[in-house]
Amino acid sequence: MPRTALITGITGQDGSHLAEHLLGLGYEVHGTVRRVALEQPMHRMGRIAHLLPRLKLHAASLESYPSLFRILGAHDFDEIYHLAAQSFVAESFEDGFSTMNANVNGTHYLLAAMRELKSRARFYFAGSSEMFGKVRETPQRESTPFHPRSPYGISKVSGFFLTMNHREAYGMYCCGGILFNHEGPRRGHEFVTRKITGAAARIKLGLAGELRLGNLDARRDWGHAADYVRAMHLMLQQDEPDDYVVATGETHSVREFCELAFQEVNLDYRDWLKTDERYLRPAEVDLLVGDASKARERLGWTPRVSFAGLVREMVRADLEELSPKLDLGALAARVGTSASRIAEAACAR
Ligand code: NAP
Ligand code: F7E
Repeated sequence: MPRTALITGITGQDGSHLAEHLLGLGYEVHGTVRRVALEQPMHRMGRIAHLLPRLKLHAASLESYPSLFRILGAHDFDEIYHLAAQSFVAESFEDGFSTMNANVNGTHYLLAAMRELKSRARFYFAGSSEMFGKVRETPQRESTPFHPRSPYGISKVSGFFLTMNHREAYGMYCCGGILFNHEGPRRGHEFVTRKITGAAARIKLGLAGELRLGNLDARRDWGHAADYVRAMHLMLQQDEPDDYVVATGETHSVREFCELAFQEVNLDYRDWLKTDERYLRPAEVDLLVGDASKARERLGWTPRVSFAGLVREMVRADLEELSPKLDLGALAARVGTSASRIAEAACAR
């Protein structure tokens, strides 16, 4: 019998990577999707389109306890990865109530349903470095106190403590991941890394003339999502449930990310970048850098993709994605190469 896993938020960046990883390990993978995703599969399920025949999807929303209860009641999962959330920090300032409702109540509903149904599943909660916010020490580790700076950060602190409380109060196998920023070609376009790599590619291809950003001095510990989902899985394979920081240990500014991304297409970011107050946040998280020693020692986890490798992969993927607009796809087919080769050649120019 294959092991079974449920992923909430399977249509998101991490959900799609985790589904791929678990399928590769022989799991039967289930996922929750919002009803609207079932109605518009091409639009809402782009990241998992290639996996659809191998997945078992269920309609559910974080706002609906019955929708979650029904799925957990109908299946005996070995592992549950709770990734679904309103994950965009800037949006949480615009609509803190929706963020709190989905992220806090959604997590509470899932844990309460597991408890009510006496589920034996191991539970993973997607906590975040945003919980450290105005950091009390550097680098940040599991013992660093939390000081969140946004409704999103606050919602993740609540979810993290709900997870810990279910472990301590009811003996449930619940783990909290404290994951630092992780990115890749499947990142949402609203996040700064994808916004930058998409703009670098569009500008290179003559499809855009500028990039507008907010705070260029913010520093983040950016890793690759494919690396980070391996850590989620490893957490649930340990004898005892626990909480872990997952990070690369390197920090870079938004400005450095721009510099590298534009270098990849042989452009100088300073010629194209405009700062725009609209993208500043009411309260900023200035510096994040994680100490993942515990994950390294206990889980044997280390990241494989470097910062430069991440930026390069994202820029090239964006060039390739945008290339059909220039008929590069058709050109590639005609000359018997791939669009990525042509994009690569464009980078080298
Ligand atoms: P993402 O790409 O924004 O994906 C979020 C997922 O949650 C999507 O599948 C989305 O569904 C689903 N979702 C949102 N609101 C929902 C609701 N009300 N009901 C049901 N589903 C809902 O996020 P991600 O980058 O993959 O991150 C995964 C998790 O890790 C999130 O909890 C995030 O907060 C956390 N995290 C992310 C990072 C990072 O750097 N990526 C770091 C630390 C923690 P739709 O497709 O229908 O919108
Ligand atoms: O911002 C600055 C912005 O939106 C990064 C989520 O996955 O990681 C992510 O949260 C930095 C911030 O990610 C723009 O002010 C400047 O300092 O890409 P971001 P985030 O807020 O770090 C954590 C770990 C999560 O848990 C979250 O779910 O970049 N920045 N100019 C900008 N950011 C955006 N989005 N857009 C700009 O124009």
